[in-house]
Amino acid sequence: MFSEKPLEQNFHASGSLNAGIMISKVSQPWWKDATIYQVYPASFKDSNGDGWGDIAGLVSEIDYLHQLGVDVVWLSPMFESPQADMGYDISDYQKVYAAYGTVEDVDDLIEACHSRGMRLILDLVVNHTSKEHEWFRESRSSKNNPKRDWYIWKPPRYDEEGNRKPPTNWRSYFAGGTWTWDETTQEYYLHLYAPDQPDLNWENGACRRAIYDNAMRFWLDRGVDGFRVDTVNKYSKRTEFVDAIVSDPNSEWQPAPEQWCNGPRIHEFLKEMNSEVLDHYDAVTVGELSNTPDPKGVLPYVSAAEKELNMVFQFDMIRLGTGDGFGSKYEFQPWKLTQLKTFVERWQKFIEGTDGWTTVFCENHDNGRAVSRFGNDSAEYWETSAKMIALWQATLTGTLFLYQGQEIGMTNMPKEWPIEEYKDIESKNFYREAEESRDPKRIARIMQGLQILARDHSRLPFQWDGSAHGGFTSANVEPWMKAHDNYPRINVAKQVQNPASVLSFYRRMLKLRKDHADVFIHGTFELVDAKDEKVFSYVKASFDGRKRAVVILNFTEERVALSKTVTALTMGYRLLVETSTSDAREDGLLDAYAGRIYVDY
Ligand code: TEU
Repeated sequence: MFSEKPLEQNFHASGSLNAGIMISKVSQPWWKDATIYQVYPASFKDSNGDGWGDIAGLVSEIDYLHQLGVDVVWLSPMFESPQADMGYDISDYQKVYAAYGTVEDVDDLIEACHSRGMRLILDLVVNHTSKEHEWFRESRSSKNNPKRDWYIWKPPRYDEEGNRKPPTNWRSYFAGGTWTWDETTQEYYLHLYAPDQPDLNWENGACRRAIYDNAMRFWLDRGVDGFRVDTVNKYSKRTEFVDAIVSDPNSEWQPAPEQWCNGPRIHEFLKEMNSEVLDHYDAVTVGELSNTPDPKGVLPYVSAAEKELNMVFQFDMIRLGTGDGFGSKYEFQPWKLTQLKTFVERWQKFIEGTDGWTTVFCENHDNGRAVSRFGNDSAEYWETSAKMIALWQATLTGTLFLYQGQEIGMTNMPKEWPIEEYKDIESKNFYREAEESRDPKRIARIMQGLQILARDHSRLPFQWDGSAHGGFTSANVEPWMKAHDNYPRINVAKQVQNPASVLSFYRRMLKLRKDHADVFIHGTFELVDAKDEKVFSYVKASFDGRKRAVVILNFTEERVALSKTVTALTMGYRLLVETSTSDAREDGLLDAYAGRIYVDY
């Protein structure tokens, strides 16, 4: 049962009341209040009719983002790359992949952002390079090459029959093992992702300095405002290189995050990255922090005093529905609203009373669409659930990240689309692994999982209008991924002038979030009705406790009655926003997938 007392006590006990007063007196760093919008360059806007999005296309739509209320554009990798993993395999940090444009186009993009008071951040992908990067070509050329030690090379093991075996039994992210044999030098190299993505050896100081110079200073000096830091907690590996415990007896390969995640020198490396590079610029960093479920493990990364990262993406919530472990990622597990609440609560509250900061997001290029996963993309509920998600995200504490298309309620790809429409290396490898098992049930399970969770869903072309390919590219061109069948119904042109559209609602919510920043962006979070499996309700309050908002979100297809707790809590409060226009409120009800905010001020 919710009461006001624990909330008040919590402020004092944690010391956050004082911290709150202090914080409100000193100026906040710009990135806390920022709304950051992720652009996936291949799929945003094609300006030259080659079926791939490009930087010039993004520049042409900067006003669209500006009018939406975006402060910062995060551009996913646009660097030179063989595209084994859509640019997360970089072969030259200082060149731009030709289909995306040139370094000068990035200069134009910086100018387009800065001239509107916006900022630009890039993806920093420095756990690994492409195997085509000059550093790796040199490293693999001979054991005596000066760059040999820039990657992680190990000799083979041999079993009793004398068969060659990799150094460990670790499973890689994209199925298969983490080691690939190199004929020339007769050793294995490590890759946590695809064999095309060899891991850099951060133990080597010259390698680290080359990363700082090549991948960071080069772009910061051109005016880039920071980085989304890819796979940030995997730079430091344990150096014993021992087998992982067998948790999947049916596989040769075992998950081993304890061997290569949050390793012994990770905090040292991040502090060095700050003192050598980031401290010299007004740059923001948001790190991608997987495999770290305990807030105690996350805090050191985001505590201001530690000078490591400004904030991180913690993945508990976005991983809802994925199978446990690595091999079963695409074995869909139905989840409960109470699990979602637990995750949201944990990652909202973990910074209270600390000098750390958090993020708010429910989509990115590695996951299915939020409206299809957390809402309902059927014709009946698509619009209301997309708005409910907007309301949810806009009222949470932390820096808010939106993914392209979220603001118009883009959905997962149609379930009928065959496996051939899935282009992602991870989808393809998991499907192939299932096929190799020759187990029809497993194949069906993986396909069903991909239909909900695949990274492909978010990579479909952006839906600008009702013309061919949703206006993403020229009519006579085949885009690199097929446009969704629903683009005539869901697109920007249809929504931009309509005040009742999902897009207009997002615009309104982003503004409202800033107008009530002390409550929504910086406030405390208190869960209400923790056990309720239908309605997600919470109280946001300003740090001084003077302003309170009650947010209620219906995550079901049913019209529900408000609980006694919520009814009591909102007594005398003013309705600030509601997604649904029916008369449900007068009867103490909340429509399917509807949301509301009440405030006491
Ligand atoms: O992802 C890192 C990562 O480990 C996961 O979060 C990712 O979602 C993947 O699906 C794991 O199963 C980052 C990028 O976001 C991703 O697109 C890249 O493929 C990956 O790094 C490798 O660079």
